[in-house]
Order: sequence, then structure tokens, then C-alpha cells
Amino acid sequence: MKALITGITGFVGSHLAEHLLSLNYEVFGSVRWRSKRDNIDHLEKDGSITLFETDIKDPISVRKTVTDCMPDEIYHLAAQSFVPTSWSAPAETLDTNIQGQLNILEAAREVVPNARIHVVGSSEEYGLVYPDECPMTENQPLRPLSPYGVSKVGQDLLGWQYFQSYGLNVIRTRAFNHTGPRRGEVFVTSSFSKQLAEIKKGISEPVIKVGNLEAKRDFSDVRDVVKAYYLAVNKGERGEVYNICSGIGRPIQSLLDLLLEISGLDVKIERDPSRMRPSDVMVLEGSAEKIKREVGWAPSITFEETMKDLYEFWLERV
Ligand code: A2R
Ligand code: GDD
Repeated sequence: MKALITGITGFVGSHLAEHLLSLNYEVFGSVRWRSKRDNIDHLEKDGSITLFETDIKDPISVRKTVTDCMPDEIYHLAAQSFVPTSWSAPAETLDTNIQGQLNILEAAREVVPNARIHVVGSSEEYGLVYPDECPMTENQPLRPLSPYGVSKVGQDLLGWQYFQSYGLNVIRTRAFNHTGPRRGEVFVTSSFSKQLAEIKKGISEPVIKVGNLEAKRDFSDVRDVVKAYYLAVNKGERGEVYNICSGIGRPIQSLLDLLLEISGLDVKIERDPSRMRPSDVMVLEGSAEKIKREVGWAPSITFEETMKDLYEFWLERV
């Protein structure tokens, strides 16, 4: 089987490439000429993946890549993925995420109409959630609170519409927060882990900068999430949407406490106003019943293991 992973240089893309390679897939990936290749260096060096220069915002570029690799499956991960950037660059976020996906769907429709296409949504689509609505199923109303959330609603519904209108084999997922080694340093788990690793090594003063510690998020390990993506694409129902989550809503404060325990550090905690959002999603706690029931996925890595691995990852790098 041949799989094309857009955004293979990113956090999830690199883990998904490893998982598909372990299942004997031929793996192709999209890269931009300026893309950092750190996450996939090891795969590039041993020749196990093939890369195509592609900007998803350019329909010509996307069509050429799809034509060159003729994939059986497309995992469309490439996106502007950082929620705060969606306030400073909303037009860019909507353009990359919605127009970019339109280019993927159009290229698939013309070149590989039988391919299975994974549309990557997000729990940010749910946005404003009331505590009595938790755990949220896929039927939860979509009330996005950021331009990023709106862009993911756009991707999600565009995928649904292409299934309805053209019969494309689209499978949609809404992953809740996921983390683990290689997590980008701006996201909360890596931001805290990296700061603590720098303090541990004496590079920084014992002060950690934080944003909103009251929000609750539902975390899974990225290595479990990529297995869910593979299973959803291969065993999921065409046109359907699946939540991917642990079912546990954790206050961000509790993940900070866990990292402090893992690192054994005593540090001063400083609120950084620049880390606060115009409207943060306050609670995300999902139900993974549908994906468990229909494709047999369940998470296997504990949050404690994930956070230890992430902290170790940063200790080796700072
Ligand atoms: O920044 P780059 O050149 O390394 O590529 C990033 C890619 N990307 C693009 N690729 C082609 N054309 C574009 N215009 C374009 N813009 C961004 O998307 C990188 O390979 C990937 C994003 O990686 P991360 O920021 O690490 O995101 P992560 O956590 O892997 O998220 C994967 C998916 C996204 O759709 C998120 O919205 C969703 O999971 O949560
Ligand atoms: N980034 C960051 N940095 N977030 C902080 C910080 C900090 O210093 N302090 C507290 N937070 C809070 C944020 O306000 C938010 O409530 C929570 O930690 C998680 O923030 P992020 O790690 O930036 O992730 P996210 O939830 O906004 O988005 C991630 O998960 C989505 C799935 O729900 C991204 O990976 C998205 O691409 C993904 O779709």
C-alpha cells in the first residue's frame, strides 16, 4: 500500500510515517523547501520515505505530488496547527487549512478518486463546551472559539461534503490534545517540559512561564493517536467522523504539577500575559466510544509515561 502524508515533517507526521513503515507501507511525504527536517532525518537517511516538494496552498503543486505518487491512502496532516497564531494570522490559518484541504480533495477527485482520504479535524471544533456536555460525543454542537477552530470545522465539513457530493472515500477524525516526543516547543506540554529541562541543566533561572492553568484538556499519546488514524482510515466507515481521546479531562495545572514531580524541581511559577488567549476553550473531555466500538482502537500509553518521555526528549535536546 502507498500512503501520502502531508505535513510529514511535523510532530504527528513523523510518528505516523514510522507506524505505517512498520506495517510495510510505501510512505511518501510532502515537504516545503524551508521545512525543518529534524523529525524525519532518520527516515530520510535510511531511504525509507520519499519526499515531494509541495505547498498545499498551491493547487498545481498538490496535483503534481498526488500524480507522482498515486497513493492508495492520503493522510492530510499539513496545517497551521497552533491556536494562538490563528489570532495573529487568521487569514493565513483559514487559507492554509481550508483552501489547502480543498486543493487536496480536488487533486484526489481528479487523480485518485478511489483513494481513502483522512481529514484531520480537532477537538477545537467543539470550542465552547458546558460541563454537563462532557464527555462529548461526535454529536456535540460545534461552537469553535478560535479562527483555528473555525478552520478545522471548515476542513471537517468540506470532507463530509466531498463524500456526499462525489463519493470520495473521506474519513474524518477529531483528535483531542496529543503529545509525546517531538512535540513542537510552543505547545503547552513541550513548553513546560523544555523550560524545566533548561532549569535542570542550569541554562535558565528556576522560573517557569505559564498561561492559563485553569483550562482542562484531554490528552493522548501521539503514538496511540497515529494508530487510531491508521485504523480509522482502514476500518472506519466512509464519510464518518471519529473522536480520538482518553476520556479524561486534566487541568493544565495538574500537568504542570506532574512535570514538576518528574523533574524533581522547585521553581517559581510566573503568569505570562502573552500566553493568554482572547477566548480559550475551558474544558475538553471526549468520548472515544465510537472509535472503540467501530474500529477497535483504545489508547495504551499512560499520561505519566508520555510526560516522562517528553521530559527526557527535552533533556537530551536543550
Ligand atoms: O512547516 P513545515 O514546512 O515543516 O510543514 C508543516 C506542514 N505545513 C504545510 N505543508 C505544506 N504546505 C503548507 N502551506 C503548509 N503549512 C504547514 O504542516 C508541518 O509538516 C505540518 C504541521 O506540523 P505541526 O505544526 O507539528 O502539527 P502537528 O501537531 O503534527 O499536527 C498535525 C495535524 C494538523 O492538521 C493539526 O491541525 C492537527 O493535526 O491537530
Ligand atoms: N501553548 C501554551 N503555552 N498553552 C498554555 C500555556 C503555555 O505556556 N499555559 C497554559 N496553556 C493552556 C492553553 O491556554 C490551552 O488551554 C492549553 O494549555 C493547551 O494549549 P496547547 O498546548 O497550545 O494546545 P491547544 O489545545 O490549543 O491545541 C492543540 O490541540 C488541538 C486538539 O485539541 C494543537 O495541537 C491543535 O493543533 C490541536 O488541534
